This record gives sequence, structure tokens and C-alpha cells, in this order.
Amino acid sequence: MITSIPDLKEQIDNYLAKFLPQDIDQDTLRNSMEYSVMAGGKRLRPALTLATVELLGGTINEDILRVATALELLHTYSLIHDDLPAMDNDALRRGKPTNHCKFGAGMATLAGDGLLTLAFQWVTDNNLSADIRSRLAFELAKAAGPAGMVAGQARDIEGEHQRLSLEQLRYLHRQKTGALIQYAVLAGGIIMDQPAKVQQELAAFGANYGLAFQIYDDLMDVLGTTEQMGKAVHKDAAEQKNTYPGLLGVDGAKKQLHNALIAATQSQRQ
Ligand code: GRG
Repeated sequence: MITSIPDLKEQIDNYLAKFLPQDIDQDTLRNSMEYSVMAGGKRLRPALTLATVELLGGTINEDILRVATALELLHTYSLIHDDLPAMDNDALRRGKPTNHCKFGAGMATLAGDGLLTLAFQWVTDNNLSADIRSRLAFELAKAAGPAGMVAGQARDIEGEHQRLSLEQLRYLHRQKTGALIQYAVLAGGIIMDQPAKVQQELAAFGANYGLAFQIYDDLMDVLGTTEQMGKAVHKDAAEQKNTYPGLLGVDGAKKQLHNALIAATQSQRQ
């Protein structure tokens, strides 16, 4: 059975609303963690895991939902920390005041720490086999940690002072946003205990899809909305240092987006 994306999102939202508060043993910390997790968001990463499980013939149950929603916890941690005054110093996220604007930088840092560690708890305290749980945790550490997302964020901070080449930018994106999206797909394959060849294909699809997602996000920053994407209403691309439109212009970025999507659809043949 293939569940629709809105239904997947509803299952994810319901799981988070029910189980997140149960694992947080301090009132302000609970409010702060819940505030950002329940602030909205597309739930793209857990939906990718659940969709991959179903495409591989599996059925969503509470154990699988726990692993998938762990990705949303981890993703939300990255957004809270990314918004902190010491990083991007953003005031709005998901249409609401950022966590540090509402709870202060100290509590926001702890909310992120709590979500990151709780993600590993959820990936490992479920009824999947010990082998699957350990592979899920290992791959998540590689994707989210200093070999993946954290390294990408470090490249991003350093890149603020220099203009990156396209190759450097691609690598930065691959780590900063691509690694977690790639993991989201891979996790579906691990849950379904797929052979190495299928895992490689899922990883290739995830990497290309993650790149396409980031280029699209860059383009949206310049063009505004999907409706405006085809029109000539856009900010000066030169303002967008170290983004695809900034390096290649809007048309060049659109071409790269097209290429990444084609590569994603052909991943099983690579
Ligand atoms: C702080 C270690 C650390 C890492 C932060 C992912 C990240 C790294 C920063 C986010 C910066 C950013 C806005 C990147 C653009 C692409 C992106 C990840 C957008 C947000 O993800 P969505 O669109 O957001 O899935 P929602 O709110 O829908 O969940």
C-alpha cells in the first residue's frame, strides 16, 4: 500500500504530538523543544523514510514511525542551532519567532541538544532487530555528524568570507542538507533490510534528490514563490553569494536542478 503524502504528514504530526512530550523531563525545555518541532514544517525527511519503506513492500507501524520521526527531531535541532545569534541570527523560522527569540539562546541551544540526542534514542529504542537499529544509528551519526551535516555547516560558516567554486558549493550542500535527506531514503532500505546493491541505489537517489532540493531552495530564495519561478520577478542573483543562482545565475541553477532530478530518476541504473 502507498500512503499519500498528506496522510504520511498527518501520521508524523500525530506521532510527534503524542510521544515527544513523554521523553522530556523539564517544563521549559519541553515547551522549547515542542515549540519548534510542532511549529509546522513539511516533514519531508520522515515522509521520505516512510515512502521508501512502502515502496519496498513494507507497512508502516509504530516502530517505523519512531525511526522516521526521529529524523524530524534531528532536522529541527539543526534549524534551531542554525538560527542562533552565533550562526545565522535569524528572527523567524516556519513563520514564527525563532526558538532563541522566544526562549533565549541558552534554552534554544539545549532544545537543539535535546532533539539531537532524543533522535538517537528513538532510532534505537524500538522493536526493530538489534542489527537494524545499530545500522540506523551508525548511518545517522555519519550523515548528521562531523562527516556530514555538521561539516557542511562548518564549510558554510567559513564560506561566508570567500567565494566558493561550484564544486566546493556542491560538496557543501551535499553535506549540509544532502546527507540527512540521503539518510532519510537509506533508512527506509535499512529498515527493510535490503541487500547492498539496493542500498547503493537508494543512497544515489537520496544524494541526487538532496542536491535538487537544495538548488530548488536556493532558487526559491531568489525567485520568491513557485508561481513566480517562471517569471522574471527576482532579486539580484549577485546578492546570493555561495548559492546556485549566485554562482550560475537563475537559468544556470535551473539547469543544474533539472540535471539533479534526471540523475535522481536514473539512480537505479548508475
Ligand atoms: C546547525 C549543525 C547545524 C546544521 C544546520 C540544515 C542546516 C544545517 C541549516 C538550515 C539552513 C537552511 C535554511 C538550508 C536550506 C535548506 C533547508 C535545510 C531548508 C529547511 O528544510 P525544509 O525546507 O524545512 O525541509 P521545514 O521547515 O519544511 O522542515
